[in-house]
Amino acid sequence: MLDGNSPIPLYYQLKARIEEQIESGRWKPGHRVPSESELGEIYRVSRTTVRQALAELVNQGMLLRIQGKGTFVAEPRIQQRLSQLTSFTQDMQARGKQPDSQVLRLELASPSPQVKEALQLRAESQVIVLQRLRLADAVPMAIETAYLHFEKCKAVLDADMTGASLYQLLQSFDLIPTRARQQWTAVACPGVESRLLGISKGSPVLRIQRTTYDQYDHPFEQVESYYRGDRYIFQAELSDHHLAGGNSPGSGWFSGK
Ligand code: 16G
Repeated sequence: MLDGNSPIPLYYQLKARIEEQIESGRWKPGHRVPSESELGEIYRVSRTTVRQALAELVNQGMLLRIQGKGTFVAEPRIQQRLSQLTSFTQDMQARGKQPDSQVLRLELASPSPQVKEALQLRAESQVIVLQRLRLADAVPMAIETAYLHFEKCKAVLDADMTGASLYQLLQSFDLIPTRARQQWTAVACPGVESRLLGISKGSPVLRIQRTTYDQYDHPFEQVESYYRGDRYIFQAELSDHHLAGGNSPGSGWFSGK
C-alpha cells in the first residue's frame, strides 16, 4: 500500500511502484498497464493521482499511450555509447533491429556559412543535401539532414539511398569515416519534424550536430539531426586523463578506430 502520511506525494510513490515493475522485468515491453480505475482500486488512490503518475512515466518514455487501446510498457531506449564512430545502420544492427530509411530530400544546394566553414569549402562550392527519416523495426527514430562534400560524396547522387547505409556506400568509394566531432542540444521538437517522427509537437528531442572526417582528416559531412528524446540514451565513459598522467585527445572528441 502507499503511505498517505509520507511527505512523498502519493502520485510519486505510485510512479515508483510502476517503475519497479518495469525495472524488475515483471512488466515487459508491450505489457498492458492496468487501467486508471484498476490502479486506483489496487493502490486506493484517486484517478487524478493515477493520471499524474502515468503522465510522468509517459513523458519519461517508460510507458506508451496508444489511443483507444490503453497504456503499455515501452521498449527500452536505444543506448548509444559515445566512444566509437558508428553509423545508424551499424547501431541498429548491433541491437538486433532492422534499420531503414526514407529519403526526404536529395539534391544539390548552396551551403550555409556554417556548413561551408565546417566542410572547409571554397566560396563557389555546392553541397549534396541528403535528408532522411531513420527507422528501427519500422519505428521512426531520427531525422538526419546531411550536408555532404560534393567531390568526395558525388556517388550519393546516383545511388538509391532508401534503406541504404551512407557510410557503407562511401566506403565502397574509398572514403572511410574516421572521426567525428558531435554536439547535443535538448530542444522541443518543431512541428514538421514531430509529424515525421510520430511524436507530439514540443516533445523533447536531441538536436545533434556532427562533423565527420575521412581517413585523410578532411571533413566530408556536416549533419544536423533530431533524435527522439524518449527513445535514446547516450552514454560516455569519463576518466581523468590528467590525474592518471595520460594524454587526453581533448574533450568532446572521439575517433573511429
Ligand atoms: C549516424 C550519424 C550520421 C551519419 C549516419 C550514417 C549521428 C548523430 N549521426 O546516424 O551523421 O550520416 O550515422 O548512417 O550519430 P548510415 O551509414 O546508416 O546511413
